[in-house]
Amino acid sequence: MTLILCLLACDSITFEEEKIDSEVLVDADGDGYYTGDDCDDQDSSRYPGAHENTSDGVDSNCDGEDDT
Ligand SMILES: [Ca+2]
Ligand SMILES: [Ca+2]
Ligand SMILES: [Ca+2]
Repeated sequence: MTLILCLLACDSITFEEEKIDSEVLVDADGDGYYTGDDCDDQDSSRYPGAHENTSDGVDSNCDGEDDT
C-alpha cells in the first residue's frame, strides 16, 4: 500500500515539475511583455509597440532596428 502511495506521490511531483517547466514566461521589468516577446526584459521602456525614439541607438519597439 505504501508503495502505491509513493508511486502516486512521485507521479504528482513529476507532473508539477513538468508544469513549472512549461511556464517559464517571465516579465522581469514589469512592462507586460514576457521573455521571448520582450527584446529586453531588463528595461521597461523597451517592448513591442513602444514609442521608437529615432537615432538614440536603442531599438525601443523591438522591431530589430533603431529607426532613423
Ligand atoms: Ca518585460
Ligand atoms: Ca522590456
Ligand atoms: Ca531608437
